[in-house]
Amino acid sequence: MTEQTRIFLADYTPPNWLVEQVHLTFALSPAATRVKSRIRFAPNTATSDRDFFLHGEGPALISAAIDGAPVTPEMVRGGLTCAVPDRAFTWEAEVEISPATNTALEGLYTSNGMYCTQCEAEGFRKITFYPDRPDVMAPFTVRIEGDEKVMLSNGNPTGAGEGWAEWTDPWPKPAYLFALVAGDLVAREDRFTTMSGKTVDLKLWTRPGPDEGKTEFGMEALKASMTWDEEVYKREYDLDIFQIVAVSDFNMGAMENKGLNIFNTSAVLASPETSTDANFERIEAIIAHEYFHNWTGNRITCRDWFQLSLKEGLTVFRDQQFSGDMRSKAVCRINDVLSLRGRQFREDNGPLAHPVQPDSFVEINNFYTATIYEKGAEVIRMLHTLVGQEDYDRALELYFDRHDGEAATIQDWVRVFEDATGRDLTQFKRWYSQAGTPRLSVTDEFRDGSYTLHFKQETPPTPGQEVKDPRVIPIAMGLLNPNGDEVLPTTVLEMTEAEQSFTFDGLAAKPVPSLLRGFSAPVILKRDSSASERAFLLAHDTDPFNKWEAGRALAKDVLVGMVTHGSTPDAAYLQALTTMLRDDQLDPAFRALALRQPGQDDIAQTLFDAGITPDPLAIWRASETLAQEVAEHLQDVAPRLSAEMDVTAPFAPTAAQAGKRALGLGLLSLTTRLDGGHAAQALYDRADNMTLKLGALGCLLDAEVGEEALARFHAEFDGDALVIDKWFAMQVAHASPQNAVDVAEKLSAHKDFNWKNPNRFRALFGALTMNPAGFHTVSGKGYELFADWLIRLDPVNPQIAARMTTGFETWRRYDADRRAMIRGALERILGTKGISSDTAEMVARMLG
Ligand code: B3K
Ligand code: ZN
Repeated sequence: MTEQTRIFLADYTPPNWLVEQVHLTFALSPAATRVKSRIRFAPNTATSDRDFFLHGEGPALISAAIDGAPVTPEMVRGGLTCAVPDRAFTWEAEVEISPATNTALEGLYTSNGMYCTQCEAEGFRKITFYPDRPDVMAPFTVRIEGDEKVMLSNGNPTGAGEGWAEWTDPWPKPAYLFALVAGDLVAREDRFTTMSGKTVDLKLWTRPGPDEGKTEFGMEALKASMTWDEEVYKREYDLDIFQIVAVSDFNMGAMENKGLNIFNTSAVLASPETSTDANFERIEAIIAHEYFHNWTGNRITCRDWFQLSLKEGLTVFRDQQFSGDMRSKAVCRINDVLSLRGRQFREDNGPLAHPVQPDSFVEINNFYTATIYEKGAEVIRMLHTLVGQEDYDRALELYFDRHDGEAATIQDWVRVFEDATGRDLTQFKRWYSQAGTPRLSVTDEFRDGSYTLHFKQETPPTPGQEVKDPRVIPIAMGLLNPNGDEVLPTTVLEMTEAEQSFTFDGLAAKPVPSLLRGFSAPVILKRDSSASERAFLLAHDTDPFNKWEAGRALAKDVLVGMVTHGSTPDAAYLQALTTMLRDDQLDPAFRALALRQPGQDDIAQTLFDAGITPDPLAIWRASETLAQEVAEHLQDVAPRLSAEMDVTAPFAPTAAQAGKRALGLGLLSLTTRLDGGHAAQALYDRADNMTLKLGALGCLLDAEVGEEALARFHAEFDGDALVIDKWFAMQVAHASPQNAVDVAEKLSAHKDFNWKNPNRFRALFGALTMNPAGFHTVSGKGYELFADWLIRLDPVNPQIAARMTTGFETWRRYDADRRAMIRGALERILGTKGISSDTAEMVARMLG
């Protein structure tokens, strides 16, 4: 294990030297790329310290000079130092790097023969020596020399000739936003006219071949994002050209490099034959997210990496708003909360819990988490709820005016809201500094026409934070009378104390409360409520989120009862579900979500919170039994309803069509339990789009009659990496608890298992860790297999290995035998000679 250096927020000091201008020249060669840098440094007048340090990890220094005179810098850990003059000067250096052997996919690397970069967070230091910190911002000019057909960098093209191309980015930026791409590429081209009438060239680059046919949707999503940001946030694009490049080997979804976004192929390429509705929706959101970063992240960047949520939380909030406007607000909100609970709550309630603004880290790449992104977005949503749309708009305008061109802090962000609205947000800031998910318990009483709600908030301790102070919790709520009419429309209560009550007068009868509408705060609401009250809200609530939530809570209670007492599914639930499904006033997408059972991981956490050790197999059995009961109960309704969900128009990835397909497939999975896969086979045979094809395949695998379809699927899509990823994932996701590990192991020996490709590795092992009954199989062989592969991946790609260790993050929930086995697996990883500091940090935090 490499020595761990912990970085603290409290230790921040401004840079000694600022950069006025950067010139880079790349002479490309797979194993020996030469990088020349010419950098104009000026003393930072905000400090008096003039020590000179440049980050650098990997580049071999060939020569260095200051103002033209050769110098010999001293190589130190993580970079170099050098004696420099006490005034502005020009630094020149030449280094050599080897993109072809860079398997970590950070810095400059090759993927399928093309050059590309990933610099966030600290990858630029793998390219050359530089002050690789986000508060050093500079304009870049980049010359690329090579025999590649296409050679791109940030900004506008400012020259090209035989064997070279030059790009100039006039906007000062931190090095993490640097990008370079070169290779045999082709573009889909388009144009966009901005609100002030400027024309912007748009190019979406792929490798020549089948990928070329998958760029239309991405381009449309880009234009929609540009329009939306102008209309909603008044933000205009600021260069002559905006480019996106699709790359097969990429550690994450995409990267917002200035003017030159780099995307994982999975996050940009789409076609009806190869992509599901969910893929289309995700692509639209990621394109928007990266585009929106141009203002929230690039024009205004982060002072240091402790401020990461400043750009990520805000940009996620913006992409969520965008998706809600493009599609169905209610359905998008439910999906966002499902993801928040599935990923962020899981993190916040385990050993990896950390605040939205962490106060220390070892490896910043380990902090691109659901907490920074999704909880960060929830915090901004709460601000929005508290101040209202108008004040939010005023605050954002002030934010852009005040901080454009700066590297800002979360403190600056909150101050903008204070200044724009006159509110004191001191207490609100606890959402940034305190980790953990608050539990919000509520009881009520009704007397003489007065209805009182008593709330109590409590946050369990998280690593390093024993005691929590009360937070500001916006509780959006409404009241319904016993007939189901709304007697109090949505009102926001502002809770600030540990315990607080709110009274509503003048009511004729005891109302039914609808609390935390739209999921107005990222908390766990605890309220003893009867099945009939939940069924009542499922039927009558005017807030679509809470309507869904009522159904989900009902299903959760049923499942928990089945696991703990072996009870049979409650008739009230089955009845309420049937009524809801039949209600054709309801969006099919909403009905599809309401039909979906709470996830097995969610049930495990709920049991654990209630002091019960979850047994993954028992949870799986209960889920199966419930699904079987639902299937039988709905057998008369399902065929007619399925027929209504048929889409006769040609495939379009719209919310309306996608909703119908989702409900149709939800029903098909029930039917499969009764007909052994007959209907699924028929659908598989006639499906002309990936959504239906993959849905049908999942049903066939569930019914254990999918062998033939699987073989056909592979033959049909052989060579299409993104579809073959699905082929891997489906088999593991749909394997029975007894078989999942064996299936995964067998697949890991398949000729197509290119484990160095992050998408492929995640497809297989992500699916395994998300099949809880399979992964946690009592023999422990799931843990062994997974640990073996993490150990194998770590030296090749530490970022992905570290990230994937989160498959183990819930380990403390389980019984002593499973805990001992997982601890053993984690200790084995940590004890591996040469384990990366990325993975070591994650495992050490999990072991606690
Ligand atoms: N900012 C990048 C993520 C970089 C991750 C570095 N390990 C993508 C995004 O959030 O838009
Ligand atoms: Zn982002």
